[in-house]
Amino acid sequence: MLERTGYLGLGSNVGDSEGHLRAALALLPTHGAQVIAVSSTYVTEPVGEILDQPDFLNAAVRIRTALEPEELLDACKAVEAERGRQFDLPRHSPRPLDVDLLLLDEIELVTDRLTLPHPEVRNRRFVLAPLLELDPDLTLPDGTVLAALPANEQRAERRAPLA
Ligand code: PH2
Ligand code: MG
Ligand code: MG
Repeated sequence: MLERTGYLGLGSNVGDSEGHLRAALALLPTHGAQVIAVSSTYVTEPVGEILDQPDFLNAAVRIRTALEPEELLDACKAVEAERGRQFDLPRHSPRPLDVDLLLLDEIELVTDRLTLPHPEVRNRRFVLAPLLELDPDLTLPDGTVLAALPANEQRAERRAPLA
């Protein structure tokens, strides 16, 4: 069975955010994604189309999985749904749990549901900071060295590890 290494971004800004992120660690293996490393959490300022919303708690995890890319996306959505995420809200609305598929081995892919690597990886500090904590030498499939990307000014305050 082909297994791949992937990275997922976790985010929450509704309810017990740390509880939602911890729950994600427990739920992911029940959907076929084994969690093998967990970053610290980061309190980060909201980025995107809705800026007037609470700060996020973000983290990243390294996984091993035999799931195909869109199956892994479905697993992420199932975990979000189990934590009460509503899917009929405007883009970038506050959410109890967001699980984003960031990287899966060296796969580059664009479908209507999924882009790999995730477009946010290059320029969002709330994604880059926890990813670089998990692997300071991480590169994208096109050879981009994540640690060499220009730091942006977005606020991301490191907190305690989740696991
Ligand atoms: N997620 C978004 C939009 N904006 N901002 C921060 N700081 N963290 C997030 O996880 C985040 C966001 C959409 O998924
Ligand atoms: Mg997201
Ligand atoms: Mg998402």
